[in-house]
Amino acid sequence: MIDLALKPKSALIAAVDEQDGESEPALDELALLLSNLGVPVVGRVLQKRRTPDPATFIGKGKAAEIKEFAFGLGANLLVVDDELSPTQRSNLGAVTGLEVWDRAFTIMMIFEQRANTAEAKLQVELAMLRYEIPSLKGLGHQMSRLGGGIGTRGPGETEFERHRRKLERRIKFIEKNLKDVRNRRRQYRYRRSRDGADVVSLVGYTNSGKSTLLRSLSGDNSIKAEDRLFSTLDTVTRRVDVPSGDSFLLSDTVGFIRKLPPELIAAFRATLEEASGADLLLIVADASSPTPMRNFDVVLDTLRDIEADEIPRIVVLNKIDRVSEESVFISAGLESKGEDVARVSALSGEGLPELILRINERIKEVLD
Ligand SMILES: Nc1nc2c(ncn2[C@@H]2O[C@H](COP(=O)(O)OP(=O)(O)O)[C@@H](O)[C@H]2O)c(=O)[nH]1
Ligand SMILES: [Mg+2]
Repeated sequence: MIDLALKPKSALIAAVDEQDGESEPALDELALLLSNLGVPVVGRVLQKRRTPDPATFIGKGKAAEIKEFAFGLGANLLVVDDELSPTQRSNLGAVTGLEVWDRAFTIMMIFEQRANTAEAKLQVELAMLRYEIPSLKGLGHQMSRLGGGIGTRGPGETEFERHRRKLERRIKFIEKNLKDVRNRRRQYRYRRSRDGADVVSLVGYTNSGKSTLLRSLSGDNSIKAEDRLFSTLDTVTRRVDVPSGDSFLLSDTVGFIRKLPPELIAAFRATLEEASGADLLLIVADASSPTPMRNFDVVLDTLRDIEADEIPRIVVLNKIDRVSEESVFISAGLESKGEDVARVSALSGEGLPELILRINERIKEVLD
């Protein structure tokens, strides 16, 4: 993979502005993603057009402008806030002379840096391989065309084919490995439910405060919570005691984000499924985010993807210490959609005793 330490990058970020008011916050988030990789953003480009250009995504004229712009700013990387096809990526690279990433690749790079267990590493590798294969197909095809006339095999093709087959074998190997993990997890969940433990899972947008909440509710201060995106790629479970003497298990896992690459969702299915097996979900939402409702919708979409949208839930509107007044409005908005909302600050502890009681009540309802 690309070694960030060897080649310092500075990025220009670009998006197609569909004029729905979402492009600026989306670019802010992309800049945040890149800063999590230590890549500074030196310029932004918004291209107004209704639909992306199939050949270059932002349009050929705009791509030529970007080349000039990047030269002036000393940027060597172009990051587009969307998913690029292999053709778009290579065309954009050719026109601008820049290295080109898309949003999916950027997110995968962060996952790659954060993965520190064998399982998370395999999951990221699988997502990367699946992401890479289509572009290899494209390249192989181009090379074979360069190689000669109709009916002859290009010199590059066999080499690419061999490489591709190698990657496909590796994919099979990892898939088999992860399938075993998935089965073990399923058996473990089954045992746990047979033993009568109630399981509550934390889900939510990345950086919403899931790990902080687990730390505060369980009292385990060794749990890491950081202002870094995707610092948790594995599942962490702790017991939470209720004053009445009851207790439940609370699980924290990987966070969601807008346009989470499907390759990552597929690869992290075993981890994400931890949520699908829960008795109750806590959807943690950051009340101080510039786009709390939009983020909430992304979380619901992802829950649908992992078939966890029918599980009873409480929306935990977090970080109210930062935005006390606004949080009341956000809470009302969510309640009008039929959500059960609890306003808390995982950091200051405000609202947490009430939340524990509410969780306990809801678990009893669910299990009745
Ligand atoms: N002000 C404030 N910050 C919080 C609160 N909860 C979490 N944070 C901060 O938000 C950042 C992300 O928290 P974390 O628990 O790692 O989020 P996760 O990605 O959802 O697990 C950290 O810097 C936390 O200190 C809160 O209630 N209030
Ligand atoms: Mg976390």
